[in-house]
Amino acid sequence: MNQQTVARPDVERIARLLAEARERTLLLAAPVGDDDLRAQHDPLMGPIVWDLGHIAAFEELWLTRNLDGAIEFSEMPGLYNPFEHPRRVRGALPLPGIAECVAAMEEIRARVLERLESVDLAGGPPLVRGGYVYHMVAQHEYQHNETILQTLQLKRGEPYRAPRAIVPPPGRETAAPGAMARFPGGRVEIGTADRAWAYDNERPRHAVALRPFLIDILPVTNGDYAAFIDAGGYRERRWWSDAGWAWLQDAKVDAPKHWERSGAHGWTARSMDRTAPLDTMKPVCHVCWHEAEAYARWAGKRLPTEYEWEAAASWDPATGAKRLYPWGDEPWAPALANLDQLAFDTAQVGAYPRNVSPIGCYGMVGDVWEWTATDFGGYPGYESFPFPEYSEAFFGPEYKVLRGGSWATRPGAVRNSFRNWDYPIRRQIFAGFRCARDE
Ligand code: AVJ
Ligand code: FE
Repeated sequence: MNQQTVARPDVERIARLLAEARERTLLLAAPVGDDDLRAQHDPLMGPIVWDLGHIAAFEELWLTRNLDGAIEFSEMPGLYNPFEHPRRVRGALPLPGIAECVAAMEEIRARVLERLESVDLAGGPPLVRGGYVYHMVAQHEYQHNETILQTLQLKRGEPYRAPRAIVPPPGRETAAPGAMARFPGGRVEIGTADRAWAYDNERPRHAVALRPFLIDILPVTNGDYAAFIDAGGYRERRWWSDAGWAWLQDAKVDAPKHWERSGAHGWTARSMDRTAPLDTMKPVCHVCWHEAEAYARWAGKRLPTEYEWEAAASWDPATGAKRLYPWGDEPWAPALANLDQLAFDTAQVGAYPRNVSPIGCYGMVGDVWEWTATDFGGYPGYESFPFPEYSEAFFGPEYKVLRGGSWATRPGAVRNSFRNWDYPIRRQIFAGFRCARDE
């Protein structure tokens, strides 16, 4: 080790963080051939090589150019600017082959590491203080890993040969299907004041008053959801909102995405290259917000608001203490929750007995993102930082908030305060839900 490294453990830590993010990205892409990396597999997703190039372009923008004088997000190179090229047209762009793309990623990374040596992480402006901008870039790479996995689940031709490295533990009986935990209501603090990792949309930390409510102890399982289908849920107008029914007439589906009928009563479900009889103990995945909402109405329940979700995941009503993760403040480890991709599938509910929140909800982080009732917007006092194109550009009633992360989420890109969002018709994301009810 040279002296500079010894004197600057924060630099060393950030270099390792970035290297580890890249190692994972390349691991996910490794089983995929050049043609498949460049193909548009679905109108909803761009080619994977676009994501790779975009990861590097974003890194170059923030960790080289922007450190030497503020620039606009619109200065992102045209090819990899997401606003200039919507996903459905990215397959027609003059994208490089994988070798050329990886070489460009390496060249950018070398300049980033060189620049890192002279960054003032202790002082410096808010962008670099505490390593914020480096954490933002690492999280961006993690998020595009999940995008890549969505693409791979939709892949045409031969299924993606997932490099599975984790076999999750089996589920355990933790609660009866549909059993609910009680949140007593009262004053709860939502969001965070963290400025080292959190996104602008998670701030400011602010108090809200909640009524008492009940919330499912477990996410809705495949078994629960199959009962809704068997009861004619997709045929009965009364369970669906107007927008949900309109979506259903148009989409003409009768089950979650990636389910196939098998025999008279059975189903199979596919996760990457593995198709298996439907596991009734796994959380339902690949349902859109409208399907979640219809199920909840059928069950005599509703979706939780995002405030209720965060309260149930993070708040200890007995002490008024707030947790970073459902299990506490300790960082994720493999025994705590099904995160970090390498299972390439959901786990059965109850498989992680320590993944339990103060009020007794299991599995709020990991396995599937959970749809909430809430439109994506800024908290009271929201300030855009460091650029409006991450969050603010998407505020509005057309997007619904999801919470909790999925098996495909890297641990650095989720926490109790983390807010994801998507259109209420989207099913390619790794999303399920749990229900709530007024007391
Ligand atoms: C937070 C997952 C909705 O993929 O659109 C990646 C994350 N933002 N690059 C998305 C993101 C910019 C974002 N989501
Ligand atoms: Fe991006």
